[in-house]
Amino acid sequence: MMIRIALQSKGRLNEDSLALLAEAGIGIEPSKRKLLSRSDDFPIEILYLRDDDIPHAVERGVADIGIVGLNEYEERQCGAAIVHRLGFGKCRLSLAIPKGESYAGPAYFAGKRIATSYPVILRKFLTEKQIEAEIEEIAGSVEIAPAVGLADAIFDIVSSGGTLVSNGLKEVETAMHSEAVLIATPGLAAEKQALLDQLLFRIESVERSRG
Ligand code: PRT
Ligand code: ZN
Repeated sequence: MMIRIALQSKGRLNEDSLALLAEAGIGIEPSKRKLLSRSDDFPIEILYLRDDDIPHAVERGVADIGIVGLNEYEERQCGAAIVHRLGFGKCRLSLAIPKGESYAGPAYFAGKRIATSYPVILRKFLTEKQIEAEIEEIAGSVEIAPAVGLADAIFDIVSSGGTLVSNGLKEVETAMHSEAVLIATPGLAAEKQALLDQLLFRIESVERSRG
């Protein structure tokens, strides 16, 4: 019996995810070209995927568990269960507008075009605020959308805020805070649940030792 975990194959969560497993005593050979690899230290198999694909893979049981940003989990309306917040990959999803604009509150966005890769989360935020705006879904380079006339504002991931500043934008509303989360297929078989419990126990001791 083995448990399969989906990790981001490259990108911002890859290194911290592997470092967490390593500190939990689960070493994995660094050959990332392999899509699937095994650990000699624990009955676990690592499936490397794009972060976008992780929520669905875990929901369907292609992987039993996975590590993904809460933002991706929410955007994909994922039916997997969140079993643990991991405390790395912290960021927020915010609305930003050209820095010269004056801003008095969310009503600013009424009738505006907002570019984002997170239409589901943005739609929910706008509905809660009772604002009607147009959502321009784009896959990348969201922060240049206002400068090139594709949108009036953006809704995107922010961590330091440096990217906004260098694109002449300012952050005006935060819709959600995100961090990496450990997710699991609902209704795991008992043996797999036992392995997940062991893994969680190890992760929690790593967290205690990190302080
Ligand atoms: O290839 P794949 O599809 O797997 O990766 P990806 O390119 O879609 O995602 P990736 O690796 O960029 O991010 C993975 C996850 O890391 C995100 O889903 C978030 O949960 C988390 N995360 C944490 C971030 C950031 N911090 C972050 N700063 N994701 C993206 N950014 C971007 C931000 O949008 C900005 O463009 O990094 C840039 C720098 O941000 P500032 O504010 O520090 O300038
Ligand atoms: Zn992605």
